[in-house]
Amino acid sequence: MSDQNLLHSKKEQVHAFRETGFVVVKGLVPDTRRQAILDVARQQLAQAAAPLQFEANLRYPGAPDSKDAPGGHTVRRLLDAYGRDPLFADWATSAEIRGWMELYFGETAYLSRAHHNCVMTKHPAYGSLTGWHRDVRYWSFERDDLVSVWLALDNEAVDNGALWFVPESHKLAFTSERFDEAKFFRADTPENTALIHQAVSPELEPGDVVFFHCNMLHSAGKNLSDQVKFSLVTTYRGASNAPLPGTRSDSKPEIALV
Ligand SMILES: O=C(O)CCC(=O)C(=O)O
Repeated sequence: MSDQNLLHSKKEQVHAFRETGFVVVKGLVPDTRRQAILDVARQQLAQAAAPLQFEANLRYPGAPDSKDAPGGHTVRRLLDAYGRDPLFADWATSAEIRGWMELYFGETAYLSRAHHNCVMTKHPAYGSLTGWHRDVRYWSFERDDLVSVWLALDNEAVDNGALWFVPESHKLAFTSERFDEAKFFRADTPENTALIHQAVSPELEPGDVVFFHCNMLHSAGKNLSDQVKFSLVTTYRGASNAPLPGTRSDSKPEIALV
């Protein structure tokens, strides 16, 4: 593919992203790179290499009640992907990602180390489902305009807990009562369920990447397969959209993509 074609297709991707709130880029990561990242992730999961987040920490539906309960040490996230291994950091700051983010933000992009920045590990047993939410619910920046990048290291489909998105929901304004006390989008009111019924779950092959907006309504099911599912997830903001001082979003040094 020539550079001109690459740019053209990135432009189309960014256009689709602006309209829909997410875009899937098929086969963005070549198999050798994807396999190397997956091998490190598997190894670090087997070693329970810190820092980790456990299902029992979050207690979403399907998760163990405590670290002492059966399955209590089921890992949900290998945290701080950027600091874990150069393979993760290289992908997170790669030319592909930098070019995409510059096109979208129109300025230098920064990788947040406070949000996502992890390998999600969804286990068949004790892996929980994630209710409808917007990622930005607990994030604090000058504007709600960040992009997350979800790299599928395996196949992702409905039966192993793939993501669901409500197309164009990033453009909608919601009043606070449409969310519960934990800021999940309630699934028990007619107006919310009408929206949820519009959701789609794009099937991902290894090496596919989903770019999705921080205001996108999304959820994910349980993993009903017999294999752990691995995905590498990172989040970016534009230079002019700084984290608010003193918040969690501002708690870790960010990485400029230059
Ligand atoms: O894999 C999942 O359960 C969904 C994760 C997710 O939506 C999130 O961490 O924001």
